[in-house]
Amino acid sequence: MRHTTVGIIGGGPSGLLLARLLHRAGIDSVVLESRDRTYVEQRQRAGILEQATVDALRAAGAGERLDREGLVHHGIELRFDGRAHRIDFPALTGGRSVMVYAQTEVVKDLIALQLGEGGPLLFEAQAHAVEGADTDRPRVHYTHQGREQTLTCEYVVGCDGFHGVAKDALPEGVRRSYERSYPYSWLGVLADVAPSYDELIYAHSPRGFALGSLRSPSVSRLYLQVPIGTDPADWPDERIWDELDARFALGTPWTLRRGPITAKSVLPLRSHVTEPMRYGRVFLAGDAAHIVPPTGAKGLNLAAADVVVLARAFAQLKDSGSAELLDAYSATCLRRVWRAEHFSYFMTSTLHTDPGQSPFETRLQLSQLERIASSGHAAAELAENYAGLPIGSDA
Ligand code: RFL
Ligand code: PHB
Repeated sequence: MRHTTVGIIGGGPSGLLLARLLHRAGIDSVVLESRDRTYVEQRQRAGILEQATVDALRAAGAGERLDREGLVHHGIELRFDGRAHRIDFPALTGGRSVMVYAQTEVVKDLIALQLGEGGPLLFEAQAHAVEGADTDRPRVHYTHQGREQTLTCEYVVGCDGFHGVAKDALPEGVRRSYERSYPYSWLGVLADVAPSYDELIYAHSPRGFALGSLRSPSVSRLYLQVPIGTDPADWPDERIWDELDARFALGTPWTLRRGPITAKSVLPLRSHVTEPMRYGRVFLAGDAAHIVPPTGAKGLNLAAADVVVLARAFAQLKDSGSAELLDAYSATCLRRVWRAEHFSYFMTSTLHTDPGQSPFETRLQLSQLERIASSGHAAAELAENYAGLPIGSDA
């Protein structure tokens, strides 16, 4: 039987960042990750980091490659009705911007640091259950290298994503779930071609939503709204490029550079919140507690914000014996979570075409986009939400 101060289930961005922040605060932890290292490092997901997330990664010691290779973006482009409108983040938010640096790279950097100088990070260690959440010795039962093991802890943090087991530690009478699914999915592709745009493009079109993003100056990341149940095999490369062309089209000539597509996948869009984010000595962080549709680029950033709040709370407990921040954890995080839930819902429902949508509803979407394009106040509301607030300022 192993013992640690903080048992962390899940070695995704939230679990790894938490382990790093705790290590820096002199608090020991063990991370249990069900997958192998290669799988975790290759999993294609988010790409946009808020300033607060960049700051947290630097504080965790993971800023070096990020500062060298990350691309600072000062805005995004909205396309609708054949027009393009730029949202200028620094001008609208008093100087804030975002960074393009892929989640795969964040995860690689954190894993290398943790294996180099941190506490144990066990791959292929699958947690089955958390026991004793309401005792002072919660336990995690897991399988590692074919053997059943138990980790006893002072505290357990579930960073085990949407399908994890940690949230089962919340008794039924305590746990509340809020959720919404959307009547469409995204087809995401990676292409070995330099992006044809300097900033991300979010496009509303009569054919559905499209997003132009990137992973580096030579790799494009693109998304198309597609029907639920879409098989990526039904989307040969030419069909994808033709559809992107049609959805990004402007009244003036514009060319989307094409290149070899190296990965294709379909992802569902969903909103979900589990409350509270703590029960006894078990805490939930990141996707284990909340999911947002990716349209607002908030998933990874919310996960980082949770663990920054939690690491500060554990440091306070260690340094002063006060559990004040720990006791406030769930309420502190949920304020930011619900703001991001609303923003992600707003971006999703304003930019996508619901299959059952009436022409009246389409006109409402276009009116809302027109409002953002013509009113500094409306644009600032979008920019503030997208660029994000410092962690703690919303507490
Ligand atoms: P993660 O990244 O899901 O990590 C959870 C980790 O826990 C492990 N795990 C377990 N380990 C041990 N025992 C168990 N029983 C376990 N059960 C699970 C898993 O293997 C995994 O390594 O959650 P975390 O750390 O909270 O990070 C959150 C972010 O990953 C997430 O919010 C974003 O990536 C969301 N997201 C996207 N966000 C964006 O902003 N833009 C995107 O383009 C974008 N694409 C995505 C996404 C999420 C996706 N998922 C979860 C379906 C694409 C996908 C496919
Ligand atoms: C991405 O680059 O994967 C990405 C960027 C912005 C989003 C969603 C995904 O809103």
